[in-house]
Amino acid sequence: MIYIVSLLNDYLEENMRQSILFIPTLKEVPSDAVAKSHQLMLRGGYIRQVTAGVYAYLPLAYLVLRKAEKIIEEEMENINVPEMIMPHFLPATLWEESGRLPKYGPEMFRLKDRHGRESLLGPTHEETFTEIIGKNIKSYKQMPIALYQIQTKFRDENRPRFGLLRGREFVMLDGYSFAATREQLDKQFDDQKHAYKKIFKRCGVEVYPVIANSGTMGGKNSTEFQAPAAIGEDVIATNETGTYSANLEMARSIDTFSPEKEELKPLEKIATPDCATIEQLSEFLHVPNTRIVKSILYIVDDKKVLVLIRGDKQVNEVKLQNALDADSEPRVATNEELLSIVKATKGGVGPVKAAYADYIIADETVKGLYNVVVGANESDYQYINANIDRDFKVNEFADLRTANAGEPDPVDHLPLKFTTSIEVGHIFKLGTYYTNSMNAKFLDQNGKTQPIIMGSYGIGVTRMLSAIVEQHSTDNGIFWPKEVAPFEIHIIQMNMKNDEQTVVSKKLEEIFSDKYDVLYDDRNERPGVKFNDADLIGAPIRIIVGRRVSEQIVEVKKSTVQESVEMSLDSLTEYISKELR
Ligand code: 9G3
Repeated sequence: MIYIVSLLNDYLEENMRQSILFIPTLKEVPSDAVAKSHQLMLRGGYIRQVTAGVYAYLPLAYLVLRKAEKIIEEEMENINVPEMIMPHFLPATLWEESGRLPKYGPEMFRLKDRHGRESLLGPTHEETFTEIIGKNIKSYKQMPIALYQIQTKFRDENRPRFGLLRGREFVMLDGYSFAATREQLDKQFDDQKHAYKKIFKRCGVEVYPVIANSGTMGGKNSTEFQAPAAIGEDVIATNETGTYSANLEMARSIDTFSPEKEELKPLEKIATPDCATIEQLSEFLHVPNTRIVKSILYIVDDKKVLVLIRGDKQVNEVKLQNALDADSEPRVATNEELLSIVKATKGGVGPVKAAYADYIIADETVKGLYNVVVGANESDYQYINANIDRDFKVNEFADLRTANAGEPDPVDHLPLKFTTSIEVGHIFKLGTYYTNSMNAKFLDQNGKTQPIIMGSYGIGVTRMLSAIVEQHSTDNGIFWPKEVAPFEIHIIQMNMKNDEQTVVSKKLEEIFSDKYDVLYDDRNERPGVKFNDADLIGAPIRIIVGRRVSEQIVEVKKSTVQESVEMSLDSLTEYISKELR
């Protein structure tokens, strides 16, 4: 009789049995996978590469992706931001209108339609939302408003790598806000920031919201959400109280060196043969590197910019580009350029009589120095006792230096700690770049025509899945946070020929499947195989139905601990509801 009941149950239950799920686990790690999350998602049968940077999401990954998207949808609904979706296939004319087409050359997937019309696959959607939404807003009464999509993006990365961390086709949450005033944008930005923190918390990703570079179109300030992970390509600087966190590109630190006041000494030109580095120069002249001012010639937007910085600091080129408000990234002049422009090698470049320089910008550490060593604009010659204003001019002082670990943060003056991390989100106060260039205007309450004020917000959803695995795994298994785990309860039957174990396994499946996502491993596999696969599937709770089931005892194992505990069947329900709800 019991057997017929369990057959009936089979028929009635639409549960996932592991024997029908497609989970092609691998014993070996493919050699080209170096990131832990990439290895685990390949070994666990979550993803398969179709071509470089392009992946198939097999059932396990798809279940996780759908749960993450559901969390996003719930949190966007909580801040009254409706979901929509834009086409993937876009006319290039939109990007001509915004002026961005030439900027993103090789990274943009371009194609022609049958009539030869220039088209592209969307890498992001500022233009599309400005066109389709922005241009349909005519009055301040229609704002503030924001919309979002969860959509596949296409970017022809030069070096796709680390599995879903840097792909050429990936899922992004991207949202855009439209406002009549800065105050409305500030509120929208804060709402999004708050919602993002909740999304990451529910998805189980530890993130730091950090001060980030906005780039040329990104408006003035932006916040990145950085997930600490060894494989991360970014570095963030944080202090131990959490009152300061910034992408290293933007991080500031207090300069602890304070030069004493000195009498100005006479400028003197010195031969300094074979001093190619600051250290060699410092040794040769018996001066500390804080008395040497490095002069580096940069080519920025086709201009010759001489950058000065104290000998113990390094130039931060993101800060330099922002200080110069330059369109293109600054690049250091080549040796050939130096020989033709300065008629000196790298070590000989300096600010004294540097008529070739279109602009001289100095890091703040140069201000207040006396009697410094600078290149003489002649190979193997330096000036000593050079002084600002008397011997050379500086057009502008700015913070151009890269912060160093241990230096005091600018808020609480606590030592900066560096962490490698993965950028999983980025939110921008865009301003009016797109609405000006694409003419999306509105009538304000005074009847005056104004450009709409925009914000843009994004999460790399498939990248986030990898970040979750990077933060919740060991080399032999994943322990998914419960809200995104592909299954919450994994029932593993030790002996498929043992009817008693079969009856209890199916009973447990039936009991728990209406409240939880249950996976029953009903395969005819050895226990070792089942356990290794279970480690890769990473369900928060594992119930092992084995020999002691005749005494109403099963084993329960949490994915975050090694050992399992024996438990009577009737205490399971309470234990599980405590663990999972
Ligand atoms: C492109 C290509 C690659 C790009 C972009 C455009 C990055 C581009 C920045 C953003 C800004 C925000 C909305 C969601 C949050 C991020 N790579 N960015 O604009 F054409 Cl090929 O995407 N967009």
